[in-house]
Amino acid sequence: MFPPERIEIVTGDITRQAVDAIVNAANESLLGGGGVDGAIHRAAGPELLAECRALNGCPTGECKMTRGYQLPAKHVIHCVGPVWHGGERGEDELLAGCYRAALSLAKAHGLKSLAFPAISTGVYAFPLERATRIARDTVRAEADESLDLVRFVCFDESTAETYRRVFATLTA
Ligand code: AR6
Repeated sequence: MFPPERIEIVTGDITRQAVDAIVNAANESLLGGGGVDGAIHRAAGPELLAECRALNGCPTGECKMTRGYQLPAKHVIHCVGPVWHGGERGEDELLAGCYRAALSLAKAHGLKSLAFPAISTGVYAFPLERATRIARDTVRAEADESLDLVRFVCFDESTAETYRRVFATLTA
């Protein structure tokens, strides 16, 4: 299991995180959008969109990596989370797949520090507590010990409170 002391929960803006890679909550086009995706593209500058255009999109539950350009982060891992349709359309497994794929890319590229937003919990309407348990369980089970830091960046304090509560116990 990934050591809990290497997991951080902070309130803030993911575009300000100086880590090896920040994770984006993108859509299948990988061509930008609102929310955290829009913020990342604005902060990284137009070269990010140019690199994304060459990726030809990404299926839901998977991810692709680019450089970070004007961001303090070296790379961006663009994950495509599921749209919430009530929970009977494989949403849990697709969301877990995003975290698993991002962790696997990080390991493959020798990255030491990663920052995740609360994927799918904004416009895509995935229930926050359920999504947080999936983030917790996938990172604890699958983050490689070569990673020094997994930071969860919550955009507001109430999201951070949910994260702290869910991460406080293994099985809750
Ligand atoms: N830093 C950290 N978290 C943020 C930031 C930020 N700068 N901005 C927003 N959040 P969302 P989704 C939080 O809607 O649900 C886009 O249009 C936000 O408060 O960004 O996966 C894409 O192009 C929420 O907790 O992503 C897709 O079309 C979380 O990030 C679609 O939205 C995710 O909210 C993806 O929807």
